[in-house]
Amino acid sequence: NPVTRLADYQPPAFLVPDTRLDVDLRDGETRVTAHLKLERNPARADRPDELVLDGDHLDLRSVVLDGRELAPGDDYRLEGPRLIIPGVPEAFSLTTEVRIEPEKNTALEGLYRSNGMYCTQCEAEGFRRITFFPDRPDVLSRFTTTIHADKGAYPLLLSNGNPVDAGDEADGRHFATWEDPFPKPCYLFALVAGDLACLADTFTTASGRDVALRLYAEHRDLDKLDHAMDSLKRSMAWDEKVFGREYDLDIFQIVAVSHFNMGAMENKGLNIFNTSCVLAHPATTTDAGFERVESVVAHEYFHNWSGNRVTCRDWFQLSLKEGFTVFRDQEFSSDMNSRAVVRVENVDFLVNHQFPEDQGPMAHPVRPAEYQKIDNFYTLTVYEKGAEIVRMQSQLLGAEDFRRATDLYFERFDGQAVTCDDFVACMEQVSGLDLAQFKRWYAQAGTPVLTVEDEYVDGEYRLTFEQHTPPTPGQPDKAPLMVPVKLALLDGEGRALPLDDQGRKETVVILREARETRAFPVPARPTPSLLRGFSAPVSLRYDFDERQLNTLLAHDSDGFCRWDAAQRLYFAALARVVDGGETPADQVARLTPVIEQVIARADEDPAQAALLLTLPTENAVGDRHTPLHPQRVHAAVSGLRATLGEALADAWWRLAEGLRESDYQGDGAAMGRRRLRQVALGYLAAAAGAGQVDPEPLVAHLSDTLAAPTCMTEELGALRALVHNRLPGHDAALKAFGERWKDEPLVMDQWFGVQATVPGADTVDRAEALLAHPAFEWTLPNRVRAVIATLVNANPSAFHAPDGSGYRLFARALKKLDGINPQIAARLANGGARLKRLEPGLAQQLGDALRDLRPGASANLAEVLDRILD
Ligand code: DPP
Ligand code: ZN
Repeated sequence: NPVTRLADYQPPAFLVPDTRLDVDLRDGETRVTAHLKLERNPARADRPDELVLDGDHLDLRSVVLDGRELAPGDDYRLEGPRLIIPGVPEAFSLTTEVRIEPEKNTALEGLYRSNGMYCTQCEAEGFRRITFFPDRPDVLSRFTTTIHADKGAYPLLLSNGNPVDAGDEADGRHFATWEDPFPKPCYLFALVAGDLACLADTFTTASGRDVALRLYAEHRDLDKLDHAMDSLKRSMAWDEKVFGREYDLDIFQIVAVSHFNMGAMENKGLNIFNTSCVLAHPATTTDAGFERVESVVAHEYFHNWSGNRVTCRDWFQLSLKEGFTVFRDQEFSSDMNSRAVVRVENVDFLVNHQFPEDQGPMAHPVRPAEYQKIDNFYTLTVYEKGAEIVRMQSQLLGAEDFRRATDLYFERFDGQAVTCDDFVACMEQVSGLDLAQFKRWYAQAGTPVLTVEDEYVDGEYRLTFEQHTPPTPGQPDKAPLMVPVKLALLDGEGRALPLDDQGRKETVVILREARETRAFPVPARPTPSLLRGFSAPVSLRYDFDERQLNTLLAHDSDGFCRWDAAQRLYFAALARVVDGGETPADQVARLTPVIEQVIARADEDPAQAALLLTLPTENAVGDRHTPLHPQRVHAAVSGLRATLGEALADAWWRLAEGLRESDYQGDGAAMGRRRLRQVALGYLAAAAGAGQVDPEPLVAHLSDTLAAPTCMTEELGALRALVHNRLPGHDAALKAFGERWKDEPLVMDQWFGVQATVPGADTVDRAEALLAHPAFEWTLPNRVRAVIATLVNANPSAFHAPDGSGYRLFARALKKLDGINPQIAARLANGGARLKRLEPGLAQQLGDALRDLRPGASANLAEVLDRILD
């Protein structure tokens, strides 16, 4: 496959100041006519006079240049998927007509059908499946779009910008014209035609303009749009207040679509969302689902400035908009909810998902230097690590300067396509800081390891920091990074000690060298509270003893450090079981005082207590043991959970009963209580499932919940507890749940997902049966993710079944999906990324299964397979 390199970037040869699209939707015969105004780009000194337009899966019918119809062969040629017209003038108009087949488009890129509606997804390179165009983010054009369709089947016709015209046409058809006054790259183009229900509202901007808000979904889902609308209005107000960004069109629309590759898409004025990221109702959506809707609605809305008004020069700069926008949505969620809890959730996600990516075969810099398919780089590294890089800059500058710098960025680059360097330059200009070394964060892949050693001598506490970033594919040697380490020092009672003459109790050490020492005059050897707030995305190595960890967990004012201390205690206990020959029962005496202490304070913040009481996942534990023996890890984690469930059964019961609600409440405090209750039930169910306590009272309790649940969090939690622990009645409960929710696809995704995550190798057979279930659809990404991605990524004891059956299912699924939707296949293939860490027997089987896929794989899938296998 051809490789695209950042180093080869050239400005576009031609600009397209104006684009008029005419889309005639007819089942089986959709016609797209594009009228483009083109002109030579003065920034290209070499003045190429050949026009090259991207296209893909297009049936070209005619090409007209300045009113003259061109002849194929003589006047233009098709080279692979591209349209090439030699000898074009300085400025000209070009009209092309193509036929496309949205009905057959299962890749879900470009224009396609989903449940009877037409919709689009153009980022990153889907627009070329709609018409011939310079499909790159640095070509910004003013779009006017006219859609024609059957009025009965598609009463609603939407595109970007403002509606300017509409009317009836012959044969029961009609049209609508939309005009977007803001020049935009074609990846932000969108079109929707369908019969949809609408929730309407208004937002008045800070400067007093009324913006019409319209949320669309299938009619049956109209009652599930309120939370998204509420989240949208809060996002709009927040962006005005915190970033000074006002909305710019007269209308903002969101459409919910069932078949969608990503979570959502920030098309100008017409966001298109995966139903899973916009629909929410307490009866059908868990609390986690509500949180996700809030953050994704905010994320896509915030893109209107960080992404749309200021966009990316090329796809290597993807994190310019994504890292920054994730940072913005994280800050929004922090302001809407508990900041400490949101921070821990974000760090948990980064550490347990992005770190493994950064330490495996797919490791790449936040600004990659090359790719085969850009679709494969919509990654946790670009998004989540990218957000941490923006967060570090916001911390280095301080709130006020950071705001001045983002103001400068938006003002200076409004309407332009720019780079990560441009962003950092604004940070530097406002603050006077030199961020040249800091920029290595964008260029170097891998998780830096920060090793800290300490000594206490003559009234001085010395911390020595050593940073090292391990080699990653294509990057053997790394230079030291600029690493901000926020820290405090706690005395024997857990109180923070003054660190300087002004009595400050927290400081930020900014590391620049491979090895540096800092000294603090304190009266006695303290407990270090390091990397507070997770001030840099590094893997911290410090040899905490158990007493120090207990001190941090009990007394630290920093939410991250408390959670990290709990995690370290759990990891240490699990390591003693996995590698040390100890049993889960051996850990009880050491862990129960810690857990009891967290439970005793749980009232203060139930959501935080839930986080503190949650054991690391099997993947997280497995990533700390080489070679990886997934079954051994599974036995340790599930054994510890069951044993703690038994040892603390009374405490878990008190929590489970005490937190049980009689009526549903939707506020954050109630969500926190439900979360903690689920953790308690999870421990009890593990103990019951392992036969360590009598299952009867718990089964009765869970059955009660299932008979009259207050909300989906409770209902699904009870189902999961029964099914995952194979408690009496689990089959009947599954059947009843499946029957009750058979007409709610998002709930059925959960039903599939619960079954695909039952621990144990026999779940592979169960997953095979799910794939044959009448409600399973290979063309529906949410369903594919619910069964296959959860099995592969969240059920190690099944995926790594000793007989290799999980791998064979995985390979068959990849092959099948690759023919349907290569983006989804490639994303799923990342589930094989732990291959080289597996014990040799499993590694051999997984490698064999994946190697068989290479012949005939799509470009998307081939790139991931190559990385994993080579
Ligand atoms: N829709 C994806 C996102 O918002 C890609 N832009 O992150
Ligand atoms: Zn985004």
